[in-house]
Amino acid sequence: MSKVALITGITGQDGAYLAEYLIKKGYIVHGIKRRSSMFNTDRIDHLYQDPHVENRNLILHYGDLTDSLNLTRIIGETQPDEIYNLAAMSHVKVSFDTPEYTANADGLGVLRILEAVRLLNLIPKTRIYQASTSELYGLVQEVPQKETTPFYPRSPYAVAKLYGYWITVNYREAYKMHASNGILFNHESPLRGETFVTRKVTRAVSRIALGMQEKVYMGNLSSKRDWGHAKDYVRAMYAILQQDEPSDYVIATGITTTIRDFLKMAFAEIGVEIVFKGESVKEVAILNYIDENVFIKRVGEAYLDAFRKRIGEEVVGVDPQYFRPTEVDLLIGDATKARTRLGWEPKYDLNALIEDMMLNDIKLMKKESYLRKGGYEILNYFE
Ligand code: NAP
Ligand code: F7E
Repeated sequence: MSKVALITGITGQDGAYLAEYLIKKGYIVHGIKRRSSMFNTDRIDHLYQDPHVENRNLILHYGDLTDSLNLTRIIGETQPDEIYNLAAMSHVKVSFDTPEYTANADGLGVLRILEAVRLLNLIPKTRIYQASTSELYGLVQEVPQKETTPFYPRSPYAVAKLYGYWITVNYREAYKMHASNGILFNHESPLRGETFVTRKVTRAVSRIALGMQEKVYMGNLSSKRDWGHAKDYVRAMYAILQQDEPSDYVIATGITTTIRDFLKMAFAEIGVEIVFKGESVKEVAILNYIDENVFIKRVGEAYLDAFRKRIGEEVVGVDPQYFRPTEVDLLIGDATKARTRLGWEPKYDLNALIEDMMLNDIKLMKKESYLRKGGYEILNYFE
């Protein structure tokens, strides 16, 4: 008999990688997706199976973390062996604009799932993974951060996730549930949402190289993050639920990098050196040097002449609209517990992650540019 997993947030970055990983392991995967006025399943379209196919291993259900009745019905109908609660309003800056909704989905949403499992008498069967976050450490009380480091959340997102963390621990202790928190540090990929900093950068660098954009405006360039690859991190989620005993685990690479250095590394990936000058909101990065062989290999010879003319020009600026009312300045995790108990190790380092994201975005932006030009020509033709 195949094991059954239920993934909330299956249309997101982690949901897509986890669904693929579990299907390869022979699971039947049920996923909860929100109703949207446009298709929102791009990340899992390669896994999608028509409802008329027999013995499907991916089945989608409409639902929402703010709707208890719907969650209880889906959990009752699917009787999952494992629930991965990945759904959340996951953007820290946006949580300052939508704090009440964020608390409802990211905080109370966790309670709704735990309570549904309890009321449906599924405690002996169903294991639960809660997507907790390094944002819980916020104004960090210890460096590096590990499972015992005290929390100090710094955004409505992090405060909502704090509730999610503790209600998971409470249900584990009160009702002997197999419920665990993965305290995951930032993890990125070609599937990362376009408004998170890494993807914003890899998209912008690709567009600048292709002549589709002059410059990118950023927020706080000095904050530091411990970035890993989402593919590595979904392996950890699975491993956490395979343990005999539930527990909470930090998942991180142990290396931290500034946003400024991430920008330098993304440009370096296409053979371009940028130099930062100025301070605070006046800080800019200038295009300083091109290694033409690398540029040709990564971007293409056709784009070199135009790009060469841009040497000495600004390609990065700062716009305070991206600053946060309270910032998390430094995150660096100590994943010793995951390494020793789960045998978990990341396969990607930051260079390999950036290479993966840049190769993807250059390809994607070339396609976008091509379609845009094609569309323009067709429009002209009809005029
Ligand atoms: P993501 O790409 O933003 O995906 C979030 C998913 O949640 C999407 O499928 C989204 O649906 C869904 N969702 C949002 N609100 C919902 C609601 N009210 N009801 C049902 N579904 C809802 O996030 P991710 O990067 O994959 O992260 C997965 C989880 O890990 C999140 O809980 C996040 O907070 C947490 N986390 C992420 C990181 C990280 O660095 N990526 C680190 C630590 C923890 P739509 O596609 O319709 O928007
Ligand atoms: O910001 C700075 C920004 O939005 C990282 C979520 O997945 O990871 C993520 O939260 C840093 C911050 O991620 C821009 O101020 C500078 O210091 O990519 P981010 P995040 O806030 O760390 C955690 C672990 C989660 O749990 C969350 O769900 O980059 N930054 N300039 C910028 N950030 C953005 N987004 N855009 C900028 O232009």
